[in-house]
Amino acid sequence: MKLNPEGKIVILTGAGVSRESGLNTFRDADGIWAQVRIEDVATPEAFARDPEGVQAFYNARRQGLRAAEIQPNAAHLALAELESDWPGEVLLVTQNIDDLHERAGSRNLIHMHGELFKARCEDCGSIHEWRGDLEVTSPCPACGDSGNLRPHVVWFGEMPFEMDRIAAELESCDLFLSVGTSGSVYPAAGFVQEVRMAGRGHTVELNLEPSEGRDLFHEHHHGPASEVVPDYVHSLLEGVGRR
Ligand code: BV8
Repeated sequence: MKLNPEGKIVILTGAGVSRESGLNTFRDADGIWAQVRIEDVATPEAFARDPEGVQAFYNARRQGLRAAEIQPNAAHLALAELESDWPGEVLLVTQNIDDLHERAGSRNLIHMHGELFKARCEDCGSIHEWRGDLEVTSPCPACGDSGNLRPHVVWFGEMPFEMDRIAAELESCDLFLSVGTSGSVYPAAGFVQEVRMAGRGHTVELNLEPSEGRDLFHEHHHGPASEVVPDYVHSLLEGVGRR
């Protein structure tokens, strides 16, 4: 596909991009929501009702993400290569709370659902790097209060981060890539529709299998992210003589 070299690219990623790095997705048969219920661990109500249980859920995921064998895969690396070698702007919006895009080298990055390695104090609003276990009794490094530190992630019923900036980028992009997401959680699942309504961007789905929003995309490449993402990125860069 020929794209103007100055074209703006917006990428949305979901759990599928990290699957081959060894992190579970949410809705696959072995996914996270097959083991625990959203209502028990990923809502503000769950945290108010059972803070220890919710902290334990995220502590286990934080421990898993720290494991040495969890590394960026070829899809993360290809998206970072696209950002560094594409002449125009490349914005990566991820639904994922892992740090694999950063570790692969992506910099122009929005974690719309927050970050597993960060904690937020509900008392003073401060946000802190947090790679260890977070307990109900953990004191806030800024204000010292205990009992109000939570994972800095967006739960169901909470507003994702940087939505105004994302909306402006979707409206003005020339290419929208959706990578490794089932298209089942809003507002992220509605991004392709926002691009289509703006009438400008070419929309491409790169996913293991057709997503719920499949029919909204102009173009589809189905297969493992570690294969279809590098292939697509390299075709883009070859098209502008950067490869
Ligand atoms: C909000 C962080 C409003 C925490 C997450 C109807 C319409 C619109 C909205 C709603 C609605 N009904 C309910 C809602 C609200 C709700 C929602 O969408 N619910 C769904 C279930 C219907 N949305 C919200 O609550 C959002 N907030 O609407 O706020 C508001 C307004 C004003 C003021 C205040 C509030 C907040 C949603 C964010 C929730 N947090 N995560 C954590 O991680 O623990 S969501 C969670 O699921 C993930 O972050 C991810 O974003 C999301 C989607 O999952 P995916 O990433 O797509 O993963 P999934 O497993 O589903 O799919 C994986 C895909 O990869 C599959 O397609 C698979 O085939 C593919 N794959 C697998 N292996 C590979 C692969 N692809 C390539 N290669 C492979 N190897």
